[in-house]
Amino acid sequence: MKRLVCIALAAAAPALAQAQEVTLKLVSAFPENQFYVKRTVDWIADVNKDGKGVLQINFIGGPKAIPTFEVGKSVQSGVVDIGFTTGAFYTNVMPEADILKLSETSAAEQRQNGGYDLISKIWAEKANMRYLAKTVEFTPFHLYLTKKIDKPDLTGLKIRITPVYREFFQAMNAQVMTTAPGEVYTALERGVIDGYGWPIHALFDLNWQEKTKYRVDPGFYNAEVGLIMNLDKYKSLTAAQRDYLERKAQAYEGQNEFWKSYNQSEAARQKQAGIET
Ligand code: 173
Repeated sequence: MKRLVCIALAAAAPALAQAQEVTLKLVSAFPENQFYVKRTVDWIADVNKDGKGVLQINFIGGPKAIPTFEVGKSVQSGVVDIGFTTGAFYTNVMPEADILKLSETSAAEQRQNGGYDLISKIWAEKANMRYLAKTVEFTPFHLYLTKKIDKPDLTGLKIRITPVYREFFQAMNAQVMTTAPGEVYTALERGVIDGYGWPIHALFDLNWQEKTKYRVDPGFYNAEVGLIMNLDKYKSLTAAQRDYLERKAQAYEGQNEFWKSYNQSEAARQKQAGIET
């Protein structure tokens, strides 16, 4: 009898362990060949390595799986569990998402001073989301051009935007056109746009240096890219799963100092590629 019980327990053990492991689906609003996404794929590999029996993340893909401006809606509704995106890409879920570009304090400071708690509350109420981590910061945006300008006036220029840049560039008299990052190269190649807004880094990821002649300084705002999660799914996790996910997400956020030196090297690389400021 004792032996039978032992055998039955041994047989059930893997099933019990499995019940405690959850797999979350993650999509990226940025194209898969972007450095941001490669870093996130590395982070996922680390989560999966240490998270056996607890939590796993399945990377579904980039905008070919879910279009850039639909990722927020997919997270809100729970079609996917986690989105790797930026606030400007889901203003169609909550206009407030675009405020993160205005941060004058770091994510680390906001975890301490109540800022992060406020973000958590607003993201939960307005978008049914948990804001898990900020993975890009300390990064200004710039205006990049194919034509030279000699005064702060964009009259006659067609500029690619996202909600990040809309009010600013329109106030400078630009004609604006919203596109996902994945469509900028073709728009430049066809001469549909004369320039675009983009961070100081990552234009080489998408080969835009081939079509870019000028960068307008100074930079402005503070680029934010983050991991957002469906709130119902987040709440359905066990305490152990939630703690594990939070710990890994905050470790990713904790690497943000990296962007300071990376941005300097990216500016130097632009200069080498012949992009004039
Ligand atoms: O230009 C964009 O696509 C954009 O809004 C953005 C925001 C954060 C990081 C990179 C790009």
